[in-house]
Amino acid sequence: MLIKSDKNGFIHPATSEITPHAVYRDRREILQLMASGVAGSALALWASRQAHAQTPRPGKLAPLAGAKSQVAGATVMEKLTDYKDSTTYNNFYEFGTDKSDPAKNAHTLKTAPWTVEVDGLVKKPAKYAIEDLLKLSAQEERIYRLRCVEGWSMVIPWVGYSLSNLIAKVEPLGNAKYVEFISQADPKTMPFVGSRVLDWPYVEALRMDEAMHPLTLLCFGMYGEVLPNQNGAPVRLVVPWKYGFKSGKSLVRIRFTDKEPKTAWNKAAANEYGFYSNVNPDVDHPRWSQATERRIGEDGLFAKKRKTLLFNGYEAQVGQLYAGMDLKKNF
Ligand SMILES: Nc1nc2c(c(=O)[nH]1)N[C@H]1C(S)=C(S)[C@@H](COP(=O)(O)O)O[C@H]1N2
Ligand SMILES: [Mo]
Repeated sequence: MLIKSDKNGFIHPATSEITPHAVYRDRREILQLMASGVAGSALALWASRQAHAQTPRPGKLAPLAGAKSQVAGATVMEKLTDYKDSTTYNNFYEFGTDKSDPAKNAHTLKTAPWTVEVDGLVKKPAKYAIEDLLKLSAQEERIYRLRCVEGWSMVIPWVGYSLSNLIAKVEPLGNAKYVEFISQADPKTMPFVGSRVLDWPYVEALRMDEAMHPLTLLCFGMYGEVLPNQNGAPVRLVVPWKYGFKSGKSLVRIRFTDKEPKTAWNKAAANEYGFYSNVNPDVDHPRWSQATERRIGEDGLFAKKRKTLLFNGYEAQVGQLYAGMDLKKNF
């Protein structure tokens, strides 16, 4: 196997190792190249790569295309996590606490009709039907790492747009300092809502400047299709520089407040899950180290662990948000 690894230890597959999802990404690039009239040799390259594909791209859910994002840091040059892995190894406690539970149980989630209420300290509160929310801004594809606090990570091509587009529409008041993200909590369609692991609904929150940051994605799809239920359909957040639990799934309400909201995991164990939850190799979880991580799909006897990067590798983009803050205290 021919593998190149860069200075951060990230592995880049050789052409013969290109996965179906890389093929999928190439196809998007080809479409863009065709639009700009320079397809020829690239098309030949794409065809040769596709010949190596072992399995087809997902193709089971409705397509949701997005132009490649222009936001700095939104594309990571790493092998994408296989669709099969990122849709069967999930955290979505409303559907069970086992990684395999959401894929088995989330078919009961009813994603239509769906509305998202945006309220609190804003000039123009609104209730958005999911169809209108989807169309509020152009969809972009962004390849982000998702790093779970439990020590594993994935690389996923998300589709959505910067949350800042929605924030601009509702016009926050001057005293709005935080944004709270509230997930659906319907015991009829979510079998573990009511279990005592967490206080339902699942709530997460960001400081206003974090919510406004262009990397913060209001996400409707992945791998060019709408989100599978187990990944947070029909709309979730993806905050790539924070541990995965900050990225609430199946959102029904977004609320602007003047006080730091009480978040679900912080309420469950404040000493383990701080409000900021920035990915930080130097701040361990009280029960385990955060210095390294396991990339899903690279398991096995010889899979080496990867070094965890400060802010999950997005330091250049988001480091300034925390200038002067003690990140060991504000973990
Ligand atoms: N509503 C809700 N959102 C949630 C969770 C959850 O249990 N409920 N789990 C979080 C955690 S811990 C992680 S790591 C990510 C996992 O996202 P993924 O399954 O799409 O990889 O979702 C986050 N969002
Ligand atoms: Mo997580």
